Amino acid sequence: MIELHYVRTSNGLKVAIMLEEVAIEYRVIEYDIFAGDHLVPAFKAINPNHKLPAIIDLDPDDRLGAFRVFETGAILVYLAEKTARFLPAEGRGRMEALQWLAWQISGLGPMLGQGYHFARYAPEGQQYGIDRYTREARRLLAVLDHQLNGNTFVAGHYSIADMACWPWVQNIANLDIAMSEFPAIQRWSDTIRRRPAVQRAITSSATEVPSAYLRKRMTLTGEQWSNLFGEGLSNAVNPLS
Ligand SMILES: N[C@@H](CCC(=O)N[C@@H](CS)C(=O)NCC(=O)O)C(=O)O
Repeated sequence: MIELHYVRTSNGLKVAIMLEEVAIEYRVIEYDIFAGDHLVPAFKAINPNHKLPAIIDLDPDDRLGAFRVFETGAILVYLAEKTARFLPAEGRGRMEALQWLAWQISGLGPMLGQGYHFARYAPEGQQYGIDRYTREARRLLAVLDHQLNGNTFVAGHYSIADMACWPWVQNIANLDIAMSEFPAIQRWSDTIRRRPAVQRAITSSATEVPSAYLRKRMTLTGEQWSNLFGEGLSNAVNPLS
């Protein structure tokens, strides 16, 4: 049994898709990050970085007791190795998937994430941030489109690299980027969307990301802003004495 500490975002969805793909038993524990559910001291033991998602494997293969894993890249590798699915055990196929996974968690995710921050949360009128991250998003999407031109999946075979990239690519309209600008991404995205496991993850009442969560412009209360971007978040890591 896997405990999935979850938030309804692209990062959360990566792991929900993997859990559905490998058909492992899991239980969702949902967090409201606007309310600061992830900032409580108890969550530090699950993720010292106070971010979601994270998992706890209640039946780890080493039988040494419950084991927590944070960071989506590490979670996807952990689940792939636990189940021997969606990541070749060795060789070039493994490195192909790991390279694209690293590319997603260090590039595609953070750049799109910063773009969404400027487009949705920052005070209006900060066009520099929107332009900077939209330009980088377009560059990264062109890299992905090039890779998918001639490859059915990101690393050749369907893998955790696809599961990492796919949820992030679904929200690019927030940066006024149309998926139709990238034909190979569009074809790949449609192929993945049709997978039964992906359908289960995106429609399950426990894990679906409601479209309201993807609204282009968000207005936060002072407390919500603090929990996501301000003192609430930093105080969770360094509590004031
Ligand atoms: N690099 C991390 C990113 C995790 C992350 O940023 N999660 C967001 C939700 S998508 C979060 O927890 N935000 C709450 C906050 O920053 O306070 C991963 O891949 O797991």
